[in-house]
Amino acid sequence: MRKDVFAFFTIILLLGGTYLLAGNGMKESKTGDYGSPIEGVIQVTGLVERPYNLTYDELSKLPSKEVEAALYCVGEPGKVRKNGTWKGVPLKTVLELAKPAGGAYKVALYASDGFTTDFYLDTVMREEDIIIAYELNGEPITPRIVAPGRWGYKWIKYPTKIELVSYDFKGTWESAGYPDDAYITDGSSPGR
Ligand SMILES: Nc1nc2c(c(=O)[nH]1)N[C@H]1C(S)=C(S)[C@@H](COP(=O)(O)O)O[C@H]1N2
Ligand SMILES: [Mo]
Repeated sequence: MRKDVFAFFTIILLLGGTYLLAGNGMKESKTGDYGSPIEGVIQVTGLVERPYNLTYDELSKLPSKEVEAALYCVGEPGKVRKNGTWKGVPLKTVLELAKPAGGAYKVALYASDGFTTDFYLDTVMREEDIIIAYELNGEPITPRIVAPGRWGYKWIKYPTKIELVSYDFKGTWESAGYPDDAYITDGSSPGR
């Protein structure tokens, strides 16, 4: 091969390699509306026949549905914090894939910041509007529970573990005395 042709291809390869490396290095990691990464994994475990791990990416490939719901915090009951169309996977679907075992009574949910909440298993199996949402109004968000008609403390963000348990597990706010059903009955805070 002629020297100048060899030099030409060497330069092309070097430039191409540099471009690819720089491109990957500069690629922004996906972030959700909390500025926290959209990447993550949920461990589905406890009283199930088939424990498994579900990445946030895999979540968006499961059969989904859209629900309209507004988020209210007991700390500021009159104010809508977030509102619109949430797209996600029914918590029921995620649990069914793990095959709940006999004796499973409650669903304990854990987040990466230590926050926890809970649902009764029969509630989740009955109410398919309780979803793990990964989009709000068409925009990607870090996955969170959307529980229409219930106070914000049920709407756990960035869940990392979903555990089926046989006992009356209570989450962060529920164990502090806030109602376990968390139904928003009127505009006022339930207190504790
Ligand atoms: N992981 C995690 N999820 C959480 C909380 C939290 O502290 N950590 N707070 C809950 C409460 S009390 C409310 S009112 C809503 C607030 O949601 P927002 O931050 O999207 O407004 O998130 C809920 N989910
Ligand atoms: Mo809240």
